[in-house]
Amino acid sequence: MTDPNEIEAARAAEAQRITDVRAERARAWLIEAARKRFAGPVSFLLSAPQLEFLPPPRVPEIAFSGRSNVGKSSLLNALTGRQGLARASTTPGRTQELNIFDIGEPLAFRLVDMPGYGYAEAPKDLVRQWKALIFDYLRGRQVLHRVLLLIDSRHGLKDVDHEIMTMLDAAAVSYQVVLTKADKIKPTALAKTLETVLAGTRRHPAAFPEVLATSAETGFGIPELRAAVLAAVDPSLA
Ligand SMILES: Nc1nc2c(ncn2[C@@H]2O[C@H](COP(=O)(O)OP(=O)(O)OP(=O)(O)O)[C@@H](O)[C@H]2O)c(=O)[nH]1
Ligand SMILES: [Mg+2]
Repeated sequence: MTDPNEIEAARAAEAQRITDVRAERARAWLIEAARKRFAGPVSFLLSAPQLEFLPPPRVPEIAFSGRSNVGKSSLLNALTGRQGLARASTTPGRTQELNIFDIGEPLAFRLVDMPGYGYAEAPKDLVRQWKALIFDYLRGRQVLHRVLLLIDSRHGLKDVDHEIMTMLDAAAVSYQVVLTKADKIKPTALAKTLETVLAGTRRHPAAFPEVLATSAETGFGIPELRAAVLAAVDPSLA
Protein backbone atom coordinates (compact mmCIF):
# COMPACT_ATOMS: atom_id res chain seq x y z
CA MET A 1 0.00 0.00 0.00
CA THR A 2 1.76 3.15 -1.24
CA ASP A 3 -1.14 5.43 -2.15
CA PRO A 4 -1.13 8.20 0.54
CA ASN A 5 -4.94 8.29 0.50
CA GLU A 6 -5.12 4.59 1.18
CA ILE A 7 -2.57 4.86 3.99
CA GLU A 8 -4.55 7.72 5.55
CA ALA A 9 -7.83 5.78 5.27
CA ALA A 10 -6.26 2.73 6.92
CA ARG A 11 -4.89 4.92 9.72
CA ALA A 12 -8.32 6.52 10.31
CA ALA A 13 -10.01 3.08 10.36
CA GLU A 14 -7.51 1.83 12.94
CA ALA A 15 -8.02 4.94 15.11
CA GLN A 16 -11.81 4.40 14.96
CA ARG A 17 -11.40 0.73 15.90
CA ILE A 18 -9.32 1.69 18.95
CA THR A 19 -11.93 4.31 19.97
CA ASP A 20 -14.72 1.71 19.63
CA VAL A 21 -12.84 -0.88 21.69
CA ARG A 22 -12.17 1.72 24.42
CA ALA A 23 -15.84 2.82 24.48
CA GLU A 24 -17.00 -0.82 24.70
CA ARG A 25 -14.55 -1.50 27.56
CA ALA A 26 -15.75 1.61 29.44
CA ARG A 27 -19.37 0.52 28.95
CA ALA A 28 -18.64 -3.00 30.20
CA TRP A 29 -16.79 -1.57 33.19
CA LEU A 30 -19.73 0.71 34.09
CA ILE A 31 -22.26 -2.13 33.73
CA GLU A 32 -20.19 -4.32 36.06
CA ALA A 33 -19.68 -1.49 38.58
CA ALA A 34 -23.44 -0.86 38.54
CA ARG A 35 -24.22 -4.57 38.99
CA LYS A 36 -21.96 -4.68 42.05
CA ARG A 37 -23.45 -1.49 43.49
CA PHE A 38 -27.02 -2.83 43.30
CA ALA A 39 -25.98 -6.28 44.54
CA GLY A 40 -24.73 -4.56 47.72
CA PRO A 41 -26.72 -3.14 50.64
CA VAL A 42 -30.16 -1.69 49.78
CA SER A 43 -32.74 -0.78 52.40
CA PHE A 44 -36.07 0.99 52.78
CA LEU A 45 -35.62 4.23 54.73
CA LEU A 46 -39.02 5.92 55.03
CA SER A 47 -42.31 6.92 53.40
CA ALA A 48 -42.85 10.68 53.16
CA PRO A 49 -46.49 11.84 52.79
CA GLN A 50 -45.24 15.44 52.62
CA LEU A 51 -41.94 17.11 51.82
CA GLU A 52 -41.15 17.92 55.45
CA PHE A 53 -40.81 14.20 56.17
CA LEU A 54 -37.99 13.74 53.65
CA PRO A 55 -34.52 12.96 55.03
CA PRO A 56 -31.94 15.79 55.08
CA PRO A 57 -30.64 16.26 51.51
CA ARG A 58 -27.19 14.72 52.00
CA VAL A 59 -26.72 12.37 49.03
CA PRO A 60 -27.87 12.29 45.38
CA GLU A 61 -31.41 11.07 44.70
CA ILE A 62 -32.83 9.37 41.60
CA ALA A 63 -36.63 9.48 41.30
CA PHE A 64 -38.97 7.03 39.55
CA SER A 65 -41.86 8.99 38.10
CA GLY A 66 -44.62 8.20 35.62
CA ARG A 67 -48.30 7.53 35.15
CA SER A 68 -50.15 5.35 37.59
CA ASN A 69 -49.55 1.61 36.99
CA VAL A 70 -46.67 2.21 34.52
CA GLY A 71 -44.40 -0.04 36.60
CA LYS A 72 -42.35 2.33 38.83
CA SER A 73 -42.30 0.13 41.94
CA SER A 74 -41.68 -3.03 39.87
CA LEU A 75 -38.76 -1.40 38.06
CA LEU A 76 -37.21 -0.31 41.37
CA ASN A 77 -37.48 -3.90 42.59
CA ALA A 78 -35.91 -5.22 39.36
CA LEU A 79 -33.08 -2.69 39.58
CA THR A 80 -32.19 -3.71 43.12
CA GLY A 81 -32.91 -7.39 42.45
CA ARG A 82 -35.22 -7.46 45.47
CA GLN A 83 -38.83 -8.45 44.92
CA GLY A 84 -41.26 -6.83 47.32
CA LEU A 85 -38.89 -4.03 48.38
CA ALA A 86 -41.19 -1.42 46.81
CA ARG A 87 -44.85 -2.42 46.85
CA ALA A 88 -46.24 -3.11 43.37
CA SER A 89 -49.86 -3.91 42.55
CA THR A 90 -52.32 -4.32 39.69
CA THR A 91 -54.50 -1.66 41.35
CA PRO A 92 -53.49 1.82 40.10
CA GLY A 93 -52.64 4.25 42.90
CA ARG A 94 -50.72 1.69 44.95
CA THR A 95 -47.85 4.05 45.82
CA GLN A 96 -49.24 7.13 47.58
CA GLU A 97 -46.18 8.62 49.26
CA LEU A 98 -42.55 9.28 48.43
CA ASN A 99 -40.83 6.01 49.36
CA ILE A 100 -37.13 6.43 49.97
CA PHE A 101 -34.54 3.65 49.59
CA ASP A 102 -30.91 3.84 50.73
CA ILE A 103 -28.28 2.37 48.41
CA GLY A 104 -24.85 1.44 49.75
CA GLU A 105 -23.23 1.26 53.17
CA PRO A 106 -21.85 3.83 53.72
CA LEU A 107 -24.80 5.51 52.03
CA ALA A 108 -23.99 6.35 48.38
CA PHE A 109 -27.32 7.58 46.98
CA ARG A 110 -31.07 7.17 47.30
CA LEU A 111 -33.87 5.92 45.04
CA VAL A 112 -37.30 7.52 45.35
CA ASP A 113 -40.43 5.58 44.35
CA MET A 114 -43.11 8.17 43.61
CA PRO A 115 -46.90 8.08 43.41
CA GLY A 116 -48.24 7.86 39.86
CA TYR A 117 -49.87 10.75 38.04
CA GLY A 118 -52.76 10.80 35.60
CA TYR A 119 -54.93 8.34 37.50
CA ALA A 120 -58.37 9.55 36.46
CA GLU A 121 -60.45 7.27 38.69
CA ALA A 122 -58.99 8.46 42.00
CA PRO A 123 -60.97 11.04 44.00
CA LYS A 124 -60.24 14.60 42.77
CA ASP A 125 -58.86 15.78 46.13
CA LEU A 126 -56.45 12.87 46.28
CA VAL A 127 -55.27 13.51 42.70
CA ARG A 128 -54.65 17.17 43.57
CA GLN A 129 -52.75 16.14 46.70
CA TRP A 130 -50.52 13.66 44.79
CA LYS A 131 -49.88 16.14 42.01
CA ALA A 132 -48.81 18.81 44.51
CA LEU A 133 -46.48 16.34 46.25
CA ILE A 134 -44.97 15.12 42.95
CA PHE A 135 -44.51 18.61 41.48
CA ASP A 136 -43.12 20.11 44.71
CA TYR A 137 -40.60 17.29 45.11
CA LEU A 138 -39.51 17.27 41.45
CA ARG A 139 -39.20 21.05 41.23
CA GLY A 140 -37.62 21.78 44.57
CA ARG A 141 -35.32 18.95 45.66
CA GLN A 142 -31.70 20.16 45.35
CA VAL A 143 -30.16 16.68 45.53
CA LEU A 144 -32.37 15.26 42.77
CA HIS A 145 -29.75 14.20 40.19
CA ARG A 146 -32.05 12.60 37.64
CA VAL A 147 -35.69 11.69 37.17
CA LEU A 148 -36.44 8.41 35.43
CA LEU A 149 -39.63 9.17 33.55
CA LEU A 150 -41.34 5.86 32.95
CA ILE A 151 -43.53 5.33 29.89
CA ASP A 152 -45.50 2.16 29.09
CA SER A 153 -44.04 0.60 25.89
CA ARG A 154 -47.58 -0.05 24.64
CA HIS A 155 -48.83 3.51 25.11
CA GLY A 156 -46.01 5.98 24.40
CA LEU A 157 -46.04 9.62 25.55
CA LYS A 158 -49.41 11.01 26.69
CA ASP A 159 -50.46 14.59 27.42
CA VAL A 160 -49.84 14.17 31.16
CA ASP A 161 -46.29 13.00 30.39
CA HIS A 162 -45.63 16.08 28.26
CA GLU A 163 -47.01 18.21 31.12
CA ILE A 164 -44.48 16.74 33.58
CA MET A 165 -41.70 17.05 30.99
CA THR A 166 -42.50 20.71 30.39
CA MET A 167 -42.44 21.35 34.13
CA LEU A 168 -39.05 19.56 34.44
CA ASP A 169 -37.68 21.59 31.50
CA ALA A 170 -38.76 24.81 33.23
CA ALA A 171 -37.18 23.70 36.51
CA ALA A 172 -34.03 22.54 34.64
CA VAL A 173 -34.24 19.08 36.22
CA SER A 174 -32.51 16.43 34.12
CA TYR A 175 -34.66 13.41 33.23
CA GLN A 176 -34.41 10.24 31.18
CA VAL A 177 -37.33 8.49 29.56
CA VAL A 178 -37.46 4.74 30.27
CA LEU A 179 -39.91 2.44 28.51
CA THR A 180 -41.45 -0.23 30.77
CA LYS A 181 -43.17 -3.59 30.16
CA ALA A 182 -41.17 -4.23 26.95
CA ASP A 183 -42.11 -7.92 27.29
CA LYS A 184 -45.72 -7.04 26.49
CA ILE A 185 -45.08 -6.08 22.86
CA LYS A 186 -43.24 -7.49 19.84
CA PRO A 187 -39.68 -6.25 19.10
CA THR A 188 -40.85 -4.45 15.94
CA ALA A 189 -43.54 -2.55 17.88
CA LEU A 190 -41.01 -1.77 20.61
CA ALA A 191 -38.57 -0.33 18.05
CA LYS A 192 -41.37 1.86 16.69
CA THR A 193 -42.34 3.15 20.17
CA LEU A 194 -38.66 3.83 20.92
CA GLU A 195 -38.42 5.90 17.77
CA THR A 196 -41.57 7.97 18.35
CA VAL A 197 -40.80 8.51 22.05
CA LEU A 198 -37.25 9.59 21.22
CA ALA A 199 -38.66 12.03 18.65
CA GLY A 200 -41.11 13.29 21.33
CA THR A 201 -38.27 13.98 23.79
CA ARG A 202 -36.42 16.17 21.25
CA ARG A 203 -38.66 19.16 21.94
CA HIS A 204 -37.82 18.93 25.64
CA PRO A 205 -34.45 20.51 26.47
CA ALA A 206 -33.97 18.81 29.86
CA ALA A 207 -34.63 15.30 28.46
CA PHE A 208 -31.63 13.00 28.24
CA PRO A 209 -31.06 12.20 24.52
CA GLU A 210 -31.24 8.42 25.03
CA VAL A 211 -34.36 6.36 25.77
CA LEU A 212 -33.98 2.95 27.44
CA ALA A 213 -36.36 0.01 27.00
CA THR A 214 -36.84 -2.29 29.99
CA SER A 215 -38.88 -5.15 31.40
CA ALA A 216 -39.11 -5.76 35.13
CA GLU A 217 -40.61 -9.14 34.22
CA THR A 218 -37.75 -10.53 32.08
CA GLY A 219 -34.85 -8.31 33.22
CA PHE A 220 -34.44 -6.89 29.71
CA GLY A 221 -32.54 -3.57 29.79
CA ILE A 222 -31.99 -3.71 33.56
CA PRO A 223 -28.13 -3.82 33.47
CA GLU A 224 -28.16 -0.78 31.16
CA LEU A 225 -30.57 1.08 33.45
CA ARG A 226 -28.38 0.30 36.48
CA ALA A 227 -25.41 1.75 34.57
CA ALA A 228 -27.43 4.86 33.63
CA VAL A 229 -28.38 5.39 37.29
CA LEU A 230 -24.78 5.04 38.45
CA ALA A 231 -23.60 7.48 35.78
CA ALA A 232 -26.32 9.97 36.79
CA VAL A 233 -25.27 9.74 40.43
CA ASP A 234 -21.59 10.15 39.60
CA PRO A 235 -21.11 11.82 36.18
CA SER A 236 -17.34 11.19 36.37
CA LEU A 237 -18.11 7.50 35.69
CA ALA A 238 -20.08 8.18 32.49
N1 LIG B 1 -45.58 -7.83 32.06
C1 LIG B 1 -45.06 -6.89 32.85
N2 LIG B 1 -45.79 -6.39 33.86
C2 LIG B 1 -45.26 -5.44 34.64
C3 LIG B 1 -43.95 -4.94 34.42
N3 LIG B 1 -43.71 -3.97 35.33
C4 LIG B 1 -44.82 -3.87 36.08
N4 LIG B 1 -45.76 -4.75 35.68
C5 LIG B 1 -47.10 -4.94 36.26
O1 LIG B 1 -47.82 -3.69 36.18
C6 LIG B 1 -48.61 -3.48 37.35
C7 LIG B 1 -48.25 -2.15 38.00
O2 LIG B 1 -46.93 -2.21 38.48
P1 LIG B 1 -46.41 -1.23 39.64
O3 LIG B 1 -44.94 -1.47 39.72
O4 LIG B 1 -47.22 -1.38 40.88
O5 LIG B 1 -46.71 0.17 38.97
P2 LIG B 1 -46.55 1.64 39.63
O6 LIG B 1 -46.15 2.54 38.51
O7 LIG B 1 -45.64 1.58 40.80
O8 LIG B 1 -48.05 1.95 40.06
P3 LIG B 1 -48.59 3.07 41.13
O9 LIG B 1 -47.74 2.98 42.35
O10 LIG B 1 -49.99 2.66 41.35
O11 LIG B 1 -48.48 4.38 40.43
C8 LIG B 1 -48.35 -4.70 38.25
O12 LIG B 1 -49.38 -5.63 38.04
C9 LIG B 1 -47.02 -5.24 37.75
O13 LIG B 1 -46.87 -6.62 37.95
C10 LIG B 1 -43.19 -5.50 33.34
O14 LIG B 1 -42.04 -5.13 33.05
N5 LIG B 1 -43.79 -6.46 32.60
MG1 LIG C 1 -45.91 2.16 42.73
